[in-house]
Amino acid sequence: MSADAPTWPAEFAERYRAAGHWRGRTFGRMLRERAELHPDRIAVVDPAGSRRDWTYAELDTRADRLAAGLLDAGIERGDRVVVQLPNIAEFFETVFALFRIGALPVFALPAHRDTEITHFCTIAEAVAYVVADVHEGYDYRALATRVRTKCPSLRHVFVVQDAAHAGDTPDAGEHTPLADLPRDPVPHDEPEAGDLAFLQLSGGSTGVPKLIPRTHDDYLYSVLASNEVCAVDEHSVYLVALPAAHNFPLSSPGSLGTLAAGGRVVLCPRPDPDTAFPLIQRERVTLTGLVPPLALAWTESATDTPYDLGSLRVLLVGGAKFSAEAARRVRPALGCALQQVFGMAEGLVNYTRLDDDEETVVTTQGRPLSPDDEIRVVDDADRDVAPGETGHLLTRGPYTIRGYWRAPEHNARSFTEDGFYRTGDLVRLTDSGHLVVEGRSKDQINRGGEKIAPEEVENVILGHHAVHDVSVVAVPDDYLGERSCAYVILRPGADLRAVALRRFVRERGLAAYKVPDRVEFVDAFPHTGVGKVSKKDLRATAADSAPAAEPAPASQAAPHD
Ligand code: AMP
Ligand code: DBH
Repeated sequence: MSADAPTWPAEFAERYRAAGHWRGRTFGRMLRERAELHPDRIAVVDPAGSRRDWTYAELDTRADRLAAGLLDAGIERGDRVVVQLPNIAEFFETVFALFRIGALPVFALPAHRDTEITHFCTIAEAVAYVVADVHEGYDYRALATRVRTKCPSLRHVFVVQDAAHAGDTPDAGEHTPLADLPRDPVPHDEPEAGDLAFLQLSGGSTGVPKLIPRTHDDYLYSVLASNEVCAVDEHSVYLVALPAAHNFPLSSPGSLGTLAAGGRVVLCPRPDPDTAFPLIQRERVTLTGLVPPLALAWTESATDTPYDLGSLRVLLVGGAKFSAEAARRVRPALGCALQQVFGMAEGLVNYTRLDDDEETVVTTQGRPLSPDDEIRVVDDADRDVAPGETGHLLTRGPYTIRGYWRAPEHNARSFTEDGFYRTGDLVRLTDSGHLVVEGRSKDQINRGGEKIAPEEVENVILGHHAVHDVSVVAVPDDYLGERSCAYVILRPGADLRAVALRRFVRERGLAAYKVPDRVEFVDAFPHTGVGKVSKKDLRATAADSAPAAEPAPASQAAPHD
């Protein structure tokens, strides 16, 4: 690996190889081996428009041919290419073509706009940017034109052109339709398993995304180990409901896990039940992954759906804390097992296991994927807390990065000297070795010195029968520093006043200072690119609309109705 990305010290690399975690295989080889083993089996189903089923042989050949075209256009091994595609088959063609060349996809999400894309292109010094033409009413070609003027490194914009927009090329000459690249084979070197495979994005819910350098060896290990934990095999049919490029649906065990096992990947254009349920019935989907707000929507819709969801074996829920209340509803509503997954694009992934008891599955966020994942739970001074106490989660292991891409100052803060990644999550370890996420250090509300974990208040509010979902955030306050604001989505037809909700929280026995200072009823939450509730945006909204602060001493500051 280059100086751009800190890597594992030699003794760790040796240990991970000796343990059989790093197997010296690239993603390009993995696909080739699968295509040789069962060329005619379906790899990818893209149901949008005129349905396309690609076999393993077809995906393999397409990746090779596109690799030739990209090489011809001057894309070289080690070059960064920002890929911003919706859930369409070309996502896999493009990504595997780049893997074959050894060029590094930078995985942007369809929801990203000028600021994020310009940021990724600039810090990655990307030479190319791959977009769809128009998707969900948004013209990515126009976005690409604007980004190009700001990023001198960007030599190419490649467009996956839909037949519907073939005649309409507002930026013809500036953008190259992906399909127009020549497809004659060009001899080239393949990357090595220790090389970087791509740059994944971090954050989004609490800060500016940073680039995460992942190698073939480390990522393929996390994918194959996830397959074991989620029982993914050649009979598995995985529905990509979340944005395909996000780390969760890509690797936990996700589309790459499914392809590595010889299963079938079905692309879902949108994650809502109306789109997903008919696809589950038709394609006999066996597993999928969702963020908590979607899992809530699915469990509610499943109770009276006309679609047969009987093929579904496992629903993975992660990305943000899934409340025990909501988790309990999954099996009865969807008739499938729940696996909670607490992961991060930086590496560490925790799963509840399929043979964990029901209480563990609904009340914990799982335990580490690998026996070589090292976990520490520490206080503010990096001292281990007593067993079972809540603290900051630090981790190190065979698929957790040792540093972000080109970010030395940030790395000094985000990693300990001995290479542990500071996840920023507040967790506690149960006796069984499972982790319970208690919040995020940055989410914590400090109300005049009294600390509030929003999750705790959210769980109480979720217990109210009129509440569909809730998100509690900090609002800046001249006097206390911060106050709390609860954004609440009510169930359809429900009626609830702020006064009654506050009373409910108080009556549940929560400390008065934890009773939300403000309650706002909303129809929806702002979301990050992958569909998590964006606390960052909620905090900004709350701050903008904050009523003038009324001074009150911390001990008496709880609202009295
Ligand atoms: P990202 O930085 O976008 O990769 O998001 C990773 C972060 O999402 C983690 O560090 C956690 O804060 C949060 N996260 C992921 N899964 C869960 C989960 N199951 N429960 C609580 N938080 C989660
Ligand atoms: O939130 C995440 O980043 C995440 C969640 C579940 C993740 O990266 C993963 C599983 O791999």
